[in-house]
Amino acid sequence: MKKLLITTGAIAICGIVASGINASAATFVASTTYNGHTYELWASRAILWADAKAEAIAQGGYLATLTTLQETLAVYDSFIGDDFFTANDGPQYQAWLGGYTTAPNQTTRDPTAWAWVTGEAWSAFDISNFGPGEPNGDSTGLTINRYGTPQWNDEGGLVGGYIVEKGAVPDSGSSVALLGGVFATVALLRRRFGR
Ligand SMILES: [Ca+2]
Ligand SMILES: [Ca+2]
Repeated sequence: MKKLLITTGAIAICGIVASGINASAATFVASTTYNGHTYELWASRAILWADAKAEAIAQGGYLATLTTLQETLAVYDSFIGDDFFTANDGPQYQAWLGGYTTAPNQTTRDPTAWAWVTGEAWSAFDISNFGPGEPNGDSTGLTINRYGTPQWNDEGGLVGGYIVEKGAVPDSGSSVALLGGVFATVALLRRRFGR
């Protein structure tokens, strides 16, 4: 009896260790580029949004921020049809993006109550791109491919993968615009105060 208990315990410990290793292991699937940024699709047996966010940072990037229709389609169309990112309807085929809800209790049906991890604006396109009936309140983070489409889903549990984006934030176009605004302000102040 004692021997049986010890054996059972050893098997249980082995199982916990094995499942822990599998749960944290992500597999590189594919990469693509758009507008000077690189995007990588990683598959994971089951991963939470917060863990995917940390892994993206550890890989030298951030969970992807898809702020325009063009960027979204460039990334989605490139990944669709590979071994992981198939046009299936199911939570396991979703991939985490860098969107998260700003609602205090992390659950909302409001498509405007969202933000990107990089601080980029939650755009009018982003507001309009939720799938049918989404967000339905099972929030935490944003996914793509819940319905086998480029639309968003809010998700709170474990999903099968995530997309990492690598590139400067804000992008070059935004930097130029921001710098132009700073110069214009300085010029205005100089005129005003005669310096
Ligand atoms: Ca982006
Ligand atoms: Ca949802």
